[in-house]
Amino acid sequence: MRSESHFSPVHHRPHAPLWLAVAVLLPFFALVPPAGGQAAGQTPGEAGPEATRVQLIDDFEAHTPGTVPGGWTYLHEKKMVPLTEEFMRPRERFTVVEDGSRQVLRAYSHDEAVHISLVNGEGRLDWDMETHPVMAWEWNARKLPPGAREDQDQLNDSAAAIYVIFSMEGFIVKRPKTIKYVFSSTLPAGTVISYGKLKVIVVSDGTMADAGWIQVERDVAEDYRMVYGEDPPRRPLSIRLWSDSDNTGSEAEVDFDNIRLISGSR
Ligand SMILES: [Ca+2]
Ligand SMILES: [Ca+2]
Repeated sequence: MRSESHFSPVHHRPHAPLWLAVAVLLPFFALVPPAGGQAAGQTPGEAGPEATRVQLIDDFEAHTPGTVPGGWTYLHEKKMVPLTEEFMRPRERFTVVEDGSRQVLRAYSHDEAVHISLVNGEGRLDWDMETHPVMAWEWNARKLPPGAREDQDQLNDSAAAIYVIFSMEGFIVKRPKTIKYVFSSTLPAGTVISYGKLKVIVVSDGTMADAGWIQVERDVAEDYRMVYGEDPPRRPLSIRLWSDSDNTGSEAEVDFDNIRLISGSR
């Protein structure tokens, strides 16, 4: 699928020129490259008394390697349908793979764009941002699309992204209010870009490409306040994992693991 339909059917390319906001150092949670590229297999707080503090979305351990992850969905002809192999192609796919002693989710695109989703309240995702404002995950860049940058239409590729879609807004044409967290090839971590209702936040960048597994924690509620200047809705609509390389006509490959929600201090 070409990423022209980024948010098909409701998202269109911005009419207004995008602006590159101040490259602020995002407050509170920043990305934390694990010491010595470690952190693999380590998922602090997922067991025992921490279980309610951490809500696991997916660690990909229960899926069969070589297949798509069960329980995820795919946006097909404007509808969310169960993700099956029929939606994946050799040049655009998500696959559960083994990585040493653990299983991870590999996103791969070659001159294409690919995505999978979870709808809040269905299956794996039950997200109340009031109790769990923080989303955390690990990702490992294997191939970043060379020269890609999220602030230029003709180079707008992200080896990997996680979208949080909060609400549909607008009178005639409804568009999703969305934060897109990206692993950027060239823009530095901390960069924030606005495409109208779509806000792009760079959380990992090409300088970290050799770091191996990177742990990311984002206070999504705080990010929402930063980019929209208001309080977030309590329950986001969905999340989406993404990879694209169609503008640069190159290849992108990033592994994901341990996607989870973490409670706030309250
Ligand atoms: Ca795993
Ligand atoms: Ca693209």
